Formats: sequence, C-alpha cells, structure tokens
Amino acid sequence: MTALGTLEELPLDYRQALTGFNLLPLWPSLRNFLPYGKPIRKTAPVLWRYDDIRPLLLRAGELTPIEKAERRVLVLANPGLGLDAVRATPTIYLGMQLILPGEAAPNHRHTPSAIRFAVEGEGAYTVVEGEKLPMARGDLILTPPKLWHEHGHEGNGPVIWLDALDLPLVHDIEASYCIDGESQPVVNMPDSSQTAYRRAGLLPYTALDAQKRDFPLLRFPWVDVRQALLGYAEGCGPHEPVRLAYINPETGRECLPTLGFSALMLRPGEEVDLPRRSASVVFHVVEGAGEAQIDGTDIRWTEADTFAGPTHADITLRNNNSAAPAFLFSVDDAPMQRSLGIYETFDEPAKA
Ligand code: GTQ
Repeated sequence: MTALGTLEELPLDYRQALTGFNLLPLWPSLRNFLPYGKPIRKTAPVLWRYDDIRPLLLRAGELTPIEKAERRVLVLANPGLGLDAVRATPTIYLGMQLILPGEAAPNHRHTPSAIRFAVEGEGAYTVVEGEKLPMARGDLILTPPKLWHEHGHEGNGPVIWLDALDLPLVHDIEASYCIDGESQPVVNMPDSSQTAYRRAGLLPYTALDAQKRDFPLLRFPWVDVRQALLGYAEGCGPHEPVRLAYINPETGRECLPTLGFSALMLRPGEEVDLPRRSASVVFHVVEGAGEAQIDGTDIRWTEADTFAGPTHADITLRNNNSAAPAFLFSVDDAPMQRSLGIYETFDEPAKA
C-alpha cells in the first residue's frame, strides 16, 4: 500500500496559495477521516462515581440558587474528548441535576431531545406539554424535541436525576436553541403510563384508526421495567443478555429520534459479552454492583454510578453478587446512526 503524501512534502508557496483561497489538500489527512476498518475514537471508557458527584452537586445547591442556574446540573464530561466538549460520548450529553424542595426549574423548550432518569429522592416531577410526570427512582421521563418542559419538587429532601440529551449533535450542526415560556397548566392526572398505555400489548382502541403519534408515552415507571426484566429473564437462555428496549407503543420503534434507551438485568454472578456495535453507549446503575470491561479498560461500578464507552467498543459486564440480580439503564445513539444508515452490529472482535 502506497503511503499518502504529507503536507510537509508540498512547497511552502503552494501551501500558502491554498490557504489564501481557503483550500486544503485532502490526501495528507485522508486517513484521519477515513481510517481502515474501524473509526478513530477519542472517547475514553470512563466511570463517574455517584459518591464523587453527590456531595459536589449538593454543594452546588448551597452555592447557586436555582434562579441563577435555571438547571442546576453538573455535566459528566468525557476526558478523552476534552472536558470542554461537554459530552460523555461524541453524541450523548449527560448531566446530574439537583432540585431542592419547593424549587422550580422554569418552563422551556428546545431543539435537542432529552430524557431524565430519576436517581435519588421523592416528590419531584416534570411537566411535558401539560402532562405531569412523577419522578420515582428509576423512572424514565422523555422530553422530546421542541416540547415544553419544566421541573418542580413537592417533597422533602434533595432530588437528583440523570439528564441525557442529544445536545452534542444538535449543537455541532448549529441547530441548538431554546425558548422560555410561562409555567404550563397541568391537564392530566395520572400520566398516560398509568392510563392509555398501562400495559404492553394493549392500546386505546381509537389508536388503531388514528395517525401514529410521535411521542404518545412520556414516562416509563421503573417498577414496571424491573418486573418486565425479571419476567423476560425466565424465558432467556443462559448466555442471552436480558435486555429490554424502551419503545413508542404506537410504532414499536425507538421512543426518540436520536437516542435509544434500554434496561439490562444481570443475573446473579452473570458475566455478559455484549455484541460489538457501531453505537456509543452509556450505562447507569440502578441496582447492584459489579465490573465492566470496555475496550480493555476495567471499571468497577456500584449503585447510581454512570459509565460510558465509545463507538465500536468491546464490552463485558459482570454482576459481582452471586445471590441477587443487578439492573442497569442504558443510553445509546443507535437511532441516529440508524437514520444515517450506518448502524451495525459485529459478531467478531475487530482486527486492529
Ligand atoms: O432540564 O431541561 O442537563 O434544558 C441540560 C439542558 C437539563 C433540562 C440539562 C436542559 C435541561
């Protein structure tokens, strides 16, 4: 294979002439953009321990009133991409958000898609387009692109949740912006996870004749997800990952256009090798403790910890408890890769 020409091989006057007209030779950097076989990945396998985040987030509660923050969030930034890149993976933004009793994170809407995954505390809620969605531990709340959303807290003690957004992509394509609004009147009680979409396999009869809706279900209660995982595990083979996808109940497809969400159960003492995928991925621990190996990097995780891995990663997950299952929530960018026609899974470990 012939080595490609370098910049240094080109005469200085030629390089200067190119620069003067805003031109670049492709060939010196062609392999950076089109490496053979596997993308170049700067994303580091990384762990954010909840024990490290929590005291610093509570201190933010003392240092910065909600009015001065709008959203009181510490961003989980991937050091491989540079902390200033404000992202956990190339496409996934993660933040831990704190709300204190009586506080309100005001109503707004924006082009990036977001989700909340409740980590600690009780009594907080998000209102999305007038639908009030309680945030119990482990609940997944969607705030789809351009929908109004605001957060409040009617209980006691701090409430903390994990935010995931497709902000890196939407910002990089210079399409990210926000609009503020008045607080929304609440129109429901309870939310549609308790009414219209109470159970998988059942839909309101009128939905058969109606246009499929983009975001019919905005809250996925953890009690239901956990029970579904335990039930699904009964029918899974010993080496089959016990993993369920969160979906739009009307389309059967992913529930947001860009990010995908799933829940995993690791049986007592279980170790699973996940199939290598082209998507980047984040895991958040709901219950249990164990280890992960991501592209050879060892990670020891426990409850409420969060960890991330790059695209095309080899990932092994292990539950260290031989008596109880462990539960993980996961975010990936498979939907956006699918819409680009580039999502892949691989059977064989990649050749370097
Ligand atoms: O709660 O609406 O972490 O707009 C970043 C941007 C949370 C939110 C974030 C946001 C929000």
